[in-house]
Parts: sequence; C-alpha cells; structure tokens
Amino acid sequence: MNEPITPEKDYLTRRALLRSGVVVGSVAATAWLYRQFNAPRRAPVREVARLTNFVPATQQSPAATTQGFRADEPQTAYDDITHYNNFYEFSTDKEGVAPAAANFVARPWTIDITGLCAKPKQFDLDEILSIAPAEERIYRMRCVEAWSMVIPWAGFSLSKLLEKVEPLSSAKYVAFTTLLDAQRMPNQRGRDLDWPYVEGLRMDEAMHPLALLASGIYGRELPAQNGAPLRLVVPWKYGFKGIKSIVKIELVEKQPRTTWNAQAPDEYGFYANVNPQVDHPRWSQASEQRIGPDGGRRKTLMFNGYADQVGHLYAGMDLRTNF
Ligand SMILES: Nc1nc2c(c(=O)[nH]1)N[C@H]1C(S)=C(S)[C@@H](COP(=O)(O)O)O[C@H]1N2
Ligand SMILES: [Mo]
Repeated sequence: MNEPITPEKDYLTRRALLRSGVVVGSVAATAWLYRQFNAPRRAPVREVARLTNFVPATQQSPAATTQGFRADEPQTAYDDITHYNNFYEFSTDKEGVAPAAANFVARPWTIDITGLCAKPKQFDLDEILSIAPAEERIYRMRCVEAWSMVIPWAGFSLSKLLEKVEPLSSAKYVAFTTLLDAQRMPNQRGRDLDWPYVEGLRMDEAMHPLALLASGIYGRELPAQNGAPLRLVVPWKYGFKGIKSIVKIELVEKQPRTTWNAQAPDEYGFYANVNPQVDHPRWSQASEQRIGPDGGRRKTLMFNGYADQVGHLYAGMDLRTNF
C-alpha cells in the first residue's frame, strides 16, 4: 500500500478491470478482450474442507440482519475472494498470493494468549474451533485502497475466545501477531513490511460482537491466501486491520504498535475506521469499486455501513485526528 506499490493506479488488475467492465471499446481493446477471454482460467484453489459445525445464515434469526451479521447484498464470487488478495507474506501482487500460498499447510497450529489476563494459555487450533459453532457472517469488506467485496465469512465473535482467558481490568488493548516463518511464507525473506505483521484493537472494539474470529468462507475452511487457519475480520474498519494467520494475542495496557501505522503513520491510522470524509493523503475515500463483473462504483459508507452498531464506541472522539 505504500511506495513503490501504487494502489490507486494498480488496485484493479487487468483481469479485475475486465470483470468490472471498465474496458473502453476500440479495435485494440477488442483484440485484448479476445485474448483475455481465451486465456487459461485461474488455477483453482487447493481444495479446502467443509466446516463441520457450520451454521448457514439462512438458519439464523432474522435479527442477524439488523445486528449487522448479515449484509443483504450480492456476495462476491468465491473465485474473486480467493484470487484477489492482500497478504504480503506471500506476495505483493494480489493475483500472485493464491499461487504463492498454494503449499501452505496451517496445521498443526497454536495460538498463544498472554498478557493482562487471569488465565493465559496456549490454545491448540481444534480447541479454539470447538468454542462455538462457525456462524455464517456476511460482511462488507472495504480495503483502504478503495475496493470492496461482500464476503460470507464463517466464525464466531472474538469476544468468545478472549473471555476464556479472563482479561484483567488493566487490559485496555488487544495486540495480534501473524506467524513469522520465512520457510512457509516466502516473501518474509524480503523487506516489503517489517515482519511479523502486527495489528491491534482497543478492548471495547475487540469485545464488540461484530469483531469476528474467522475460520472459513462460503462454509469451507479458510484457504491459505485468506489467512488460514484463523484471522480477524473487523467489518467497520479498513481491511488491513483484519490480520491473517494469527499465532499470538496479547492483552496490553498501552496502544500497541501496528504494522501499517508504523510503516506510514500519516497514511494509515491505528483506528482505521472506514470514513468517506477522511481521505487518504494520496486518494479519495469517498467512493469504492466493488470487485466483480457487476460490482460498479458506489459511495463509501461511514463505518462501512455499520454506524448503527459501532458508532457509540467513538462518541466524542475527533475522527479526523483519530483516523
Ligand atoms: N498478515 C497479514 N494480514 C493481512 C494482510 C497482510 O499483508 N498480512 N493484508 C491486509 C489487507 S491490506 C487486507 S485488504 C486484507 C485482505 O484480506 P483478503 O485477502 O482475505 O481479502 O487482509 C489484511 N490482513
Ligand atoms: Mo487492504
């Protein structure tokens, strides 16, 4: 997202441009279109298992919609969700992430939960997955680069995991860390970011029911490129807050260092709440490109459309300074 990667210019790759119909009619464009349509299809993703304790949105209460758990909008195609990725540990090329992550195996896996809590513990993946059923949660996802998707995640509220370790009242923030293993995440050999990737939330944000610990997409396990085996999804914030492949969660007193904020503090805030009124220094945040053939350009909504659910968390805060 920082130099030399220029998202404003590159956020739609040629294939995404084609799908979104932003192609101008001309002889050259026609020839190019012909080549694109006859190009081999994307490599299929490595098959991932169906989630065993999955609860589809259709089996949930109607209240799920008003609570924000179920966006009533066309869902982005699985093929786009799994081939148009930001996951710099594998590649800085969005369509290069899936092939680079194809051999990543997310088992065995543990998550350490430490810091200001009564019962710190190292959890095995299966132990975490058994805490609660994997509920389908259909969220809008808005990347800071001004593109968006609608993704049917599966998982449960992060609060359910945090409650297990009994946070102390002195815990004001939650800090998350991605796996550091250059053998398995090859682009960690380079210096595109300061590894490992780290993110953080204020305690009340982390405890909000919409903050999701995601283990799946479309009723199946998370593919590696989407953050297997467990990642964070915070639908009212820019996508970079949704840290992938988490190995450590720490309860802390002070606001933790976070990767993109440390990389470019005037471009990526700690809060990173979606806000159409606060532009990125290099591009507008007023609108976004929905990925997919019928995606189109649309206005960006305050808190990504979740203001009714989360607005109160920021009452009295200056959202220009705390961007
Ligand atoms: N560890 C890690 N987590 C990450 C990233 C990353 O590069 N590394 N990219 C972030 C960004 S910028 C976005 S938009 C989302 C993309 O998630 P997706 O590829 O599943 O759509 O993941 C976020 N989480
Ligand atoms: Mo992003």
